[in-house]
Amino acid sequence: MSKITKNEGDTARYQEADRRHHMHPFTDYKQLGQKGSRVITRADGVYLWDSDGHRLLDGMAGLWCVNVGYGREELAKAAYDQMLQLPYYNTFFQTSTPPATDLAQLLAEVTPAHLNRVFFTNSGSEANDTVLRMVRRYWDLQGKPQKKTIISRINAYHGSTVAGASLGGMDPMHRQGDLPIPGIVHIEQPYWYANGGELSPDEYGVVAARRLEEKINELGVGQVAAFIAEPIQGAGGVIIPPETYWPEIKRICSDYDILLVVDEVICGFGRTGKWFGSDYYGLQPDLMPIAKGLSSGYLPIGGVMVSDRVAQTLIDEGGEFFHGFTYSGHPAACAVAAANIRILQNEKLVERVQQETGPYLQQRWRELADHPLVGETRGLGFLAALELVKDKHKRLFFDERGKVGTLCRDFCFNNGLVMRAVRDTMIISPPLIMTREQIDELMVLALKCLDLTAKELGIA
Ligand code: PXG
Repeated sequence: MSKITKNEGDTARYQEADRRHHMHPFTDYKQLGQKGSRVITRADGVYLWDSDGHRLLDGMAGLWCVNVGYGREELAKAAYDQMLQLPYYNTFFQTSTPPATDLAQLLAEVTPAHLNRVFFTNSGSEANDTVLRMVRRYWDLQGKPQKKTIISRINAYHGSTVAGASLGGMDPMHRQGDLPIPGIVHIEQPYWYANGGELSPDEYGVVAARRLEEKINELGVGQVAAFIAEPIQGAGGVIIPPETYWPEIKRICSDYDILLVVDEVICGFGRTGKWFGSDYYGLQPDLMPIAKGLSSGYLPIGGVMVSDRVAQTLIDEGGEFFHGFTYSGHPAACAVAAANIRILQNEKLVERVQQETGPYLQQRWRELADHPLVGETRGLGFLAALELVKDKHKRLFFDERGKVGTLCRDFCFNNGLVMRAVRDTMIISPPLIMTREQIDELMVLALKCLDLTAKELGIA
């Protein structure tokens, strides 16, 4: 367990260097320069410490990724040993390495049965860039090159590269850099609380799924290559689809012969209480991007699980696939990912989330529904969200979306809890090792911060 504290106390120095030299992702630079960044110096289990020595309960598992928790010596050792043995070799041009091969085999075992091959990347974004190229290559090889368009959803997050951000459905991202690129279109997301109106969730689930069918018919079925979606939208606000949604989507993909791409970057590796969101919803993805929980964030690694159907075409008909990254199948990252999967298996963390701690978290989380600010509580496994609203009875959002969420998030940070705000939706995605006692602690902090937010707004 890491107890290194030597960085604490150097906050001003880090903030100054950061301001001068570091351009952060998804950050308003002027604002950060005025405020100064929060510097995280160490972590253990489900806790983080900042450079002033404050402890934070990490309700977000880093960025939805540290599934096995911080401070795992086995993972550090796996990287250390591998770096001494073979720190780098590539997997291009018909070479391989033991860690890449072993991890590929392990992934074939833990993912759904028809997914038996992986293409390695270094991130979820690269995985989705790979998806775009594989989908189009597949239809080319099938003799249907006009099947090019990929249908995605509003508020989806599929990464930050040009293809990733285009596949994603985030307007503010599209406005920066003339995205999406051609051949990517977006339909409504199954967000009952915001869009369902008077329909029941089940009625609305079918309506939202049929947006896909409508879009296919509008574009012409001969033009449509694939539909891509997260099982549960993460960065879009933990949007849990009504039970009727996925069965209808499955029907449509099959009726119109379009590939189903299920982005498991967040839902994968136990987050829903199943190994994959696809297991939870009974999906059979043709391609399945993975990252984050694959290595619990200890080293960067991602990949695309490729179904037998797609793989066979690429193998039999494809010749060379001109795609790959210097670090595809990086030995140290693969060794760490394999050790991480072994931890999930040996400690039965997925089963624990499904049977014990997940239901407990969800039960406690539902208690927040009584709070005057909370319009809806929802969640599954170790994912949960709260809708903060102006009027919970009328299902009315705040006029200036995002302000109250940011206020609440800042109260959380300042009171020892990392909880993320998406607009005015508060979100948690804790490490899968979180215990009942730590869930209780999270609840106390969350409630306190909701109260502070309500007080600041003059409510209750
Ligand atoms: N797909 C999904 C579903 C994701 O959530 C990516 C792809 C891209 O992965 P990389 O490894 O390229 O970041 C993601 C990433 C947030 C937040 O604020 C979410 C992500 C990344 C950063 C911030 O919620 N998700």
